[in-house]
Amino acid sequence: MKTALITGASSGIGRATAIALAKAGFSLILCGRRQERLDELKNKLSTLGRMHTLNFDIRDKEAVFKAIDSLPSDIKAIDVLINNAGNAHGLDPIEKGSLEDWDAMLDINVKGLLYVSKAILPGMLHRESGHIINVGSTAGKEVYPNGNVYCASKHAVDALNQAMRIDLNGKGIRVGAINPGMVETEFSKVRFKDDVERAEKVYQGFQPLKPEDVADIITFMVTRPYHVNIADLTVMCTAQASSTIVNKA
Ligand code: 8X3
Repeated sequence: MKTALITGASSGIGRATAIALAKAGFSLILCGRRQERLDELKNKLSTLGRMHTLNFDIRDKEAVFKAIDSLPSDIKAIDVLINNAGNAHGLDPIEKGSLEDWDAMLDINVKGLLYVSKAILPGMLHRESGHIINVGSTAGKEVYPNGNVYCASKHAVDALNQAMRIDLNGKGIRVGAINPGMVETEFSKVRFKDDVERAEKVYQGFQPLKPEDVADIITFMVTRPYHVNIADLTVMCTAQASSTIVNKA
């Protein structure tokens, strides 16, 4: 039975991926900051296999290494890492952006992904086996008005996905990215700081992706035979053509 570690597992794409991978027979390490949500998910999935939760803030490098170090021996060997944790904070022109928002996006989306990867790579390298899925975004492929720092953080994920694949080539570790477009999750609620009305408007008038749609594709990516590596995949809902072109009713 394979073990997958998922960051940001308490909601959205991370949670849906946990459910999909549990159904596909994976043991799971569910990581996040909201322990009650992780517990609820662990309980929901525990009949399907071994579930373990790790509660840490991905921005805190010591906490990241300590948490991964604390894994019990039966699930210490991580086969699949889903670098999913990430969010947008604010949607403002560059001159108006908040420093806290910028720090949060770069610390979580970029540095957090690096810390978790660094903590998990030694085991994968030792076993010469592993699979890393980086959850990027269409915002890592193009830049849109007021997306500035969020887009920069996701462009960094795109660069790191390529960099990891190059540096880990020949070492038994597959690296690939999925870059979703508009997915209806808590994403916009977080971006707009709980302005629910503004968040809901983002997904009105068309059918956005569901977290389950993305989870389904991630499950496909990590269940290919070893010689197949889906290196870079972009997925949008049918109504979306680019970050700024969405066919709304
Ligand atoms: C989410 C894509 O376009 O809503 O990463 O910023 S977008």
